[in-house]
Amino acid sequence: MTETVTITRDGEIAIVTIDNPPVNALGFGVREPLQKALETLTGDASVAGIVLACAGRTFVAGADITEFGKPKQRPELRDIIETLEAIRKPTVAAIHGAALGGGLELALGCHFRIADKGAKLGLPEVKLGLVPGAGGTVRLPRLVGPSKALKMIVSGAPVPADVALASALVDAISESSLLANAVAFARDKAASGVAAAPVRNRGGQIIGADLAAFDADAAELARKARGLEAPLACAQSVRNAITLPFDEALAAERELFTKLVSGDQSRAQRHLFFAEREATKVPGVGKEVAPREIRRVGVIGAGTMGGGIAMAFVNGGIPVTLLEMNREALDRGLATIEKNYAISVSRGSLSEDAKAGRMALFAPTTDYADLAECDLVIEAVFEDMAVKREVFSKLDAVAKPTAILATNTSYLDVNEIAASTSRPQDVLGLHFFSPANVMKLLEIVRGEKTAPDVLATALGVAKRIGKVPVVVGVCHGFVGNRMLSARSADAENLLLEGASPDEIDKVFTGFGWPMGPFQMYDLAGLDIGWRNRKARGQLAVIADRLCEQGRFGQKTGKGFYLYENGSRTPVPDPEVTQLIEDSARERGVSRRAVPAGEIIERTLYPMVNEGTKILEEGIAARASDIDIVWTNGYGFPVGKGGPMFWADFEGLPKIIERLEYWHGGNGKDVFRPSALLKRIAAEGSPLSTFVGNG
Ligand code: 3H9
Repeated sequence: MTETVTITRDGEIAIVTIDNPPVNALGFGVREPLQKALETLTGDASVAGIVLACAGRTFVAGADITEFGKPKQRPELRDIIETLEAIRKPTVAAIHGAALGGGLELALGCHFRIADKGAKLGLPEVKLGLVPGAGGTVRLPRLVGPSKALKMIVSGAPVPADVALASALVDAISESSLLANAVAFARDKAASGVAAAPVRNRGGQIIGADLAAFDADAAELARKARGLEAPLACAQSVRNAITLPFDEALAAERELFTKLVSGDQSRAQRHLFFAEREATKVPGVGKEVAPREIRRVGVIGAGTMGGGIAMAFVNGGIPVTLLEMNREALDRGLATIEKNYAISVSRGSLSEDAKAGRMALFAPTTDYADLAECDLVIEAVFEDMAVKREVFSKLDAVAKPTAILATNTSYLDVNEIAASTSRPQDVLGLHFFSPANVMKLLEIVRGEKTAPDVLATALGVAKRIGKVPVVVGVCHGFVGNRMLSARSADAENLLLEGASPDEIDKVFTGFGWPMGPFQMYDLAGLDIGWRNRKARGQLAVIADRLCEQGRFGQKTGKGFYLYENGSRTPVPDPEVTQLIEDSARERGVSRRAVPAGEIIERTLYPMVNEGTKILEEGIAARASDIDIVWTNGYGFPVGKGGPMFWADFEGLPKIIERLEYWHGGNGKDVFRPSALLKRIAAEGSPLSTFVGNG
């Protein structure tokens, strides 16, 4: 076994190298030898300066998350940083790849930081439901100022090296030979004879900080936290760095970290961290499967969905051939894309040059023959099997032999679409979520003939464009929309029995969802569901009546709610209340107050149940995949870890008991507990760690 920490020498400069693949996480196996190395070097008079560097693909990516919740082993990271800060000789962190969380905190314990030009630096603990726990919230503001520190810590988003340099987080950028430059830097500092100040002693940025402005920013962030504790704790901790002496602020940060790390929200968010990585490990698609090369993507359809998909690829630097039926539709689609980029420019998140660069990556066309040069083509046309089959047979005729052909269908049978080509092994579903250039989730739908290298390619390209992929099987609505149907199955009855759309939506937002089901219907447009129901001979009493009155949601200014003067704020509408009351009377349904707990039982419990049926059928490989679908595609609150994780928390026996109760009352299939749910509950094992045997 190679040693995790080694010391080498370049003359009077010592280089301490951490080597703990894959991401140099600071587990006990690193902390112990690192502490020893630093203690040795402190007392070694022949050492004039120290460089702290990492082997492999990155600097330290943080504490070892797998150790959280287990008994602490000393030295802790804060002990190491304390040792580092007490060293009188210049210490320099040489950062390549990413310095994240405890990794950046370690670097903040050094006197100086040099970053490779491609490096990223950040404190992403908030995404794990935590505050940084080794001084990050107390030291970072001393370097970059409270306002920037607050933004970095509450968002958890890392900054690139140039931004880090501009904000004095790093002292220099290395264009090449990071280690040599770091050694030269340390040598210079040692030779200067000027004692370097540890970050704890640098007060310039926080003395006289504008606390009122800080509090205003923090209040704005608190508003967006939607029930999550960590963002608020992060803001509090940065505030402490301004108002309390260094050591007190450090102790307060520690207290917050300790409280959060043992809390339910952090447990949920850590579950999601590992779930996201598990989801990329797909049965039958091992590392030995070589993906195909994707240099150009074709998108058929430049409507809302197609345009968003095309932007997602272009944003990831992949050129797109965008096809529409005629010039007008194409121009309309491109104009919308350009307008979206213009909004980013006006918000300052994109430069004019970058916008021009992105627009230049689009090759618009109305000719299928132009798709011949594409390595992957995604169809995003009207949701109708006959239309899709026609598109795929045309595509089959022009696409190159190695091309991958994908459908963005939300519901239709991918196997049937694949069968309309001569190459079903090259066909799969790539189900994006609207707006496709923003939403992270990508359901990769594996057809019964889809080849492993096609799946490997889809997983790889998803990562390139910053999506979170989950591989799912073929069924109506796949994982997400199928469970969404289960969530909605009893919603109209709740309305008829006495709950208003607003009451139901408030239960959802109180749970942590960004919006409730009725706000969501209004946003998506009620006409889509209406059309689908008509095609399938289904009925939705209230939604159908709203549609008959031309109330299609936000786009018509009226749906389940009223949207006055183009506003997006839903206002409860007495006309809708009347319509619901009339419908209830006609059906002889007596109305009553519906408690919040019942709303949860009749919406979220069937959804969990449907998830277990999806697992039974092998449509999803693991319960945690379902959690990734729901937290990334539908706004299930991350602090509750996704529906399967939440179900464990809620208690499976209770869920089964209530499902059976409601099933007894209404006989709806979505309430009949699945055999798998019953089995897992009987075994007393958790649902969220369930893995199928596919
Ligand atoms: C923290 O630091 C708290 C401190 O403030 C206070 C302490 C007292 N630990 O993502 P990848 C695994 S909290 C353990 O696929 P990439 C990961 O599970 C931490 N394991 O690679 C995966 O395992 P597997 C703050 C970790 O190249 C493998 O490494 N830091 C950790 O796409 C490869 O990961 C963070 O939150 C970890 N810290 O992305 C950063 N990190 O192969 C978390 C990764 O078995 N990490 N693993 O599935 C990341 O954001 C990404 O891993 C990174 C690389 C960007 C570094």
